Amino acid sequence: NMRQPIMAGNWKMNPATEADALNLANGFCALLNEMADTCAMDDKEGCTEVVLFPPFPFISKVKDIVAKNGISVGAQQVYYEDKGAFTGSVAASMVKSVGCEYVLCGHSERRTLFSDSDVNINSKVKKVLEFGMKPILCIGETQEEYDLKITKEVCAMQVSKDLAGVSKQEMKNVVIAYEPVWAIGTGLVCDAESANEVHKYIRSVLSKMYDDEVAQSMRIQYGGSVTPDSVDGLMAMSDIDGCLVGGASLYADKFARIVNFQP
Ligand code: G2H
Repeated sequence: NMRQPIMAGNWKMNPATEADALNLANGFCALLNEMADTCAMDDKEGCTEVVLFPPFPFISKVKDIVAKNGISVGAQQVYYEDKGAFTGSVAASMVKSVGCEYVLCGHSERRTLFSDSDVNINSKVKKVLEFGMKPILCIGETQEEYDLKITKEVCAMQVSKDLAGVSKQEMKNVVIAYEPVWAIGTGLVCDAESANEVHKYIRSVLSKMYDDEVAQSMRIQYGGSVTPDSVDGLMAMSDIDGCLVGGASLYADKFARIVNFQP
């Protein structure tokens, strides 16, 4: 397939201090520079795109460190209003102005711990696009939904609600991350073949919502306990175009190996 691989590191609420965050970013870049075949440079033919999602206070300085390696940064979340009395919230314009290229929308932790609904997520996706950034829309079934065997229904519903009103043109800037909630941070990786089936199904939903061109060009990442041991098998799949990595992205060596997956 012609889709450029995209590997993202979602640091979540880690590490504890700015010093630790800059250390992690520096360590990661140093390892990439040592790796002969490293491909984390935009625009290089066949290259893997790499994005880091540090906590808000660290974004600017992490960007300063990683930009020279062709790595971009993003925000883990934004609010959908432009500005005003929304104590504790961060607007799309703000993260854009400090250099974010991507924003995670609808991560399962936002959905479950912070009550992000499909309606809110849809507003956030549209706001991110309005500000010229790229949403990574996270979808996926919970353990309960998995047990009920309604994975496809859940994903189809989330894709249609969360992308409602997003134009075909705008879809060029959207990435989807399929993250089965039961596999997040649990060490249980969804096996590559099953994940690939869901990715194919998501493409069929996009094909109905938009057309085949959108469905085939859309990059769909897998997320949920991805490690150096599981990445190669996942990336060998026809419809898995990258990974959204949490825990393992907090270790420079692990994430450098993931970025340099061996197809
Ligand atoms: C899923 C993933 C990154 P982890 O949330 O978003 O985290 O790799 O720790 O399961």
